[in-house]
Amino acid sequence: MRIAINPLQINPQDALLVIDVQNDFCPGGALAVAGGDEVIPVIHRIAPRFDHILLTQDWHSPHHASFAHAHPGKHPFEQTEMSYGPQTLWPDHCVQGTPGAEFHPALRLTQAELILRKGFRPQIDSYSAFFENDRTTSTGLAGYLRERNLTRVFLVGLAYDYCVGYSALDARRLGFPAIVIRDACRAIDLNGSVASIEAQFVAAGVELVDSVSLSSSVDPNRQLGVPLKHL
Ligand code: VGL
Ligand code: ZN
Repeated sequence: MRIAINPLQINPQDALLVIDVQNDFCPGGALAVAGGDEVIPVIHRIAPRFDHILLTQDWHSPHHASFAHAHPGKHPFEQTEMSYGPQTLWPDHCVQGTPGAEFHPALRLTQAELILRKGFRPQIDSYSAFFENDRTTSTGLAGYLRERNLTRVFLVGLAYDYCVGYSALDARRLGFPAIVIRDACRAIDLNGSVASIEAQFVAAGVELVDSVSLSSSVDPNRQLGVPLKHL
């Protein structure tokens, strides 16, 4: 899929959605995404352009139904059938209150206005920041964006082919323009998941851009915050 590099104007009604930049998705974590921590400097470079930054946090109950161990005989990365359809099974990750569920300590986005937790219902996984994997249970994010008159979303974080991708597709489904900043994401890449999500991006009108499109006119006076874990 083509990644646009032409300059893109950010406006005050845009929101930067930072998806799941948590220890378990970074090297050394329980569901490490290759190069997951490399998204952080890219996010820091573009964050000052945005008036509104929202974070998501994958936040699972201890024996969550998306964990392979909750399905006897099943192994991580295998598929199973849930009441709502096929579901990939994962190693235990981002368990509520554990170090793996914390934001990566290098992530400095104290200006973030919302931390949205998802995946906390024991029986339903939630890749998307908007809907859980049954595609109908809402997280409330669409209402939040609408009430705050945030009309367009830019997406960064982990993982490109799961939580970032599903969030972008749902944003389109709800009528929000959605732009994924490709070099500020890293993918899991399981069984063709990158090709699959990109085919869906094309069909849904999700745009892919490189961060150079956004980084031209950063206000040098905007400072980075302190690590989120010190809040
Ligand atoms: C994610 C798999 C399971 C993600 C979360 O953040 O992309 N992937 N849970
Ligand atoms: Zn998860």
